[in-house]
Amino acid sequence: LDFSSSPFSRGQPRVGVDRGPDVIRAAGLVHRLHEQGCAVKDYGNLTFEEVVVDEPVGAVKCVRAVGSANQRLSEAVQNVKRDGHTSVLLGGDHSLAIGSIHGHSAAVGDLSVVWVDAHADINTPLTSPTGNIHGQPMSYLLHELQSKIPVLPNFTWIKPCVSAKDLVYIGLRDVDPEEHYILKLLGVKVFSMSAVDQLGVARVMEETCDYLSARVKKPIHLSFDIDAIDPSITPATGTPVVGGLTYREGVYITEHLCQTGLLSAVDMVEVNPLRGQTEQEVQSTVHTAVDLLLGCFGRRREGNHSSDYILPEP
Ligand SMILES: [Mn+2]
Repeated sequence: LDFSSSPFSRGQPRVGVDRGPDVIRAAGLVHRLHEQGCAVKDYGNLTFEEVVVDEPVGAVKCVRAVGSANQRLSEAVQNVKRDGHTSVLLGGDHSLAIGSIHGHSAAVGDLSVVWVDAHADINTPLTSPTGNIHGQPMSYLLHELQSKIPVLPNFTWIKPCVSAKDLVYIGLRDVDPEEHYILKLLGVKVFSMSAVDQLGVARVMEETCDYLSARVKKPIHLSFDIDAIDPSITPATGTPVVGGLTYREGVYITEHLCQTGLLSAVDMVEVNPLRGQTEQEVQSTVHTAVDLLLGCFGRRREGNHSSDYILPEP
């Protein structure tokens, strides 16, 4: 599997989320993936050209910077996928899902998207209450919303590439009224925190995979916002919301998706070390992000061993 990481923060207003990739690396992610038998290539941090003049377009902030960073990211993800590898994006803020999912789809065709998040991130530029693009990425990617998206500078390269029927949300608990309308209008499959409470995470994952593979099995893109996990465990993030997934529920989601054999790209976003009140809060957030990624790539809590292990004889 191959990393692209994008120390990019212009999809939202808080400083620090661009430091997410480096703290996840510093926690030993690449070494630990090697240890569990994964061949890993780290492409290092993508660098983005500085956009000097980036006045809001309507209410939408940093449009040009977000557009050009995602175009670059899309090309990087396309290269990883065309080489036949699994793509891992370390963010950065969730606006990066635009380039990550676009690039993934451009290389492999139709995708299933599993979006694990406290928020739906499906505001259009015209419904967004904040103008921050990290609350909007899904709206640019869905075929069904194409007619609702105005022309924006540095966004013209984006082609919608996901159908509403191929998208599943897990963990939602802070959805704007406009977003709730869109989710109902398009009939998007949503497992909110209420559904997780009602069904349990095992049934949620079973139903997620049944739903996504009912017609044809497509490669899965997992876009994991660390704010899906409860802020008692992952407080170092920009928009924490109480009442989230437990550590165990989060890890279960990754273990289950790994076992489908269809996981083709993963985003891990919104880890912001400057939002932790203490070093312990930062470490808890970062270690959870690492464990979620290890779960995506074969780590099982029952234990693992390599297939060629030979028990030593005296
Ligand atoms: Mn998000």
